[in-house]
Amino acid sequence: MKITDIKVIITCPGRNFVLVKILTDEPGLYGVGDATLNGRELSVATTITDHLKPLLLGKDPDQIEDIWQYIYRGTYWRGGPVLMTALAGIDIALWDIKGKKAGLPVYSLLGGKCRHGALCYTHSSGEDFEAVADSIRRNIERGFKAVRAQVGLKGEGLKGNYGLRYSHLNKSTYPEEQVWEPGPYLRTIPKLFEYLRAKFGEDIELLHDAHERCTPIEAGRLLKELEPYKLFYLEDPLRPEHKESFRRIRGYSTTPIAMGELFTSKWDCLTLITEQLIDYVRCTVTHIGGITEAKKISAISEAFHVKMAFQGPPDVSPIGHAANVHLNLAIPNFGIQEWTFHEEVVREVITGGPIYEDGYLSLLDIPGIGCDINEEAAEKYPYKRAYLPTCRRLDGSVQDW
Ligand code: GCO
Ligand code: MG
Repeated sequence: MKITDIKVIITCPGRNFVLVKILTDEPGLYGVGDATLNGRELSVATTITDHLKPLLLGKDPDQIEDIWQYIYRGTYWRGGPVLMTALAGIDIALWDIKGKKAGLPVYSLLGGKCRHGALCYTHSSGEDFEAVADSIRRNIERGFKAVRAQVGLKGEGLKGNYGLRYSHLNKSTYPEEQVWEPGPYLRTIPKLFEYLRAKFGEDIELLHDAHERCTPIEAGRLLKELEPYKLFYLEDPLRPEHKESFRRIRGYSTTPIAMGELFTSKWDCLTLITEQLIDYVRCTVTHIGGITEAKKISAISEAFHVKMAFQGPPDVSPIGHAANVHLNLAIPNFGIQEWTFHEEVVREVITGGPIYEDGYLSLLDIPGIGCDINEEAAEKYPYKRAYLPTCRRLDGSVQDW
């Protein structure tokens, strides 16, 4: 078998996605992958079309590990979100081809199901505590057993826009700008969870995303003050550059720690895993080189009692979400899956993907990744330049978003 063509489809059904389609010399046999990198879509597309495609034409798509090593090590320049997202898109499409050829779903190739569904959580964000509670109530009604709670920060000079849905397709030249301060944040979040526990009791799992904003001492305080409210985990407390700081924050509290949506390979999280400094690896399958790398990180983590909680935001396409769930069903150390519903228009372009039911995600028993791309529909929604918001402190200085 040979790779005969690699197509990159950039489409914006409500938000931008970069999709990969690898064609083979076997009639009708192709694979689809997700190579979306929010706000950097065109860089990934160029990497695939101009740099990787010429290297892969004529190669055997069955040799996934060799292709992975060839792109990662063989081309000398390695790592970083752009290259690893490009590699992920190709890797997922190759697993799709392997599954279709074998007549087996990808989870079966990964060792087979060890659970019938993946426990998932969704987002409950609101301008104030009542709005967050209303959203949680609605999500409980939809069957969710776990939710991530975020609240806007108001007062103390803040406009209340942090933590809320942003408009990534805003019309201005520059990305939307938000304002954030550590003091109000650290004072508000423990109160939010005190309020939510008083309202909902302990039957619902609650999570919170600190979005890489805290310093070690701030993270330590947050983990400690959140301890009475028994979070499922606190996500991304520190910036990804400061891995050694996890040694400092670990001892403060028994609040479980998840980390990793800015990681781009196993080497980024190795120390955190082997020193048991985190409880959940929260990397993004579509940004760390795909299923091949995610399966290895899961295996390393299993040996150290660390579980997996792959990122699943709306900027991951249904193909990326499907890759998450294939892994979730097959790995022994699955923790939880982030899940967000795409707008209906996305289904016009990408079919298939995980099925949500009563708080769990599952997949149909069909060969490959289980998704397809409607290229005609994709053309109806051309790429629109869009960025994530940025963030500043009240004094005007740059803050991590
Ligand atoms: C999450 C995230 C997202 C990211 C987004 C960046 O936990 O789902 O933090 O909201 O900010 O995926 O592209
Ligand atoms: Mg996050």
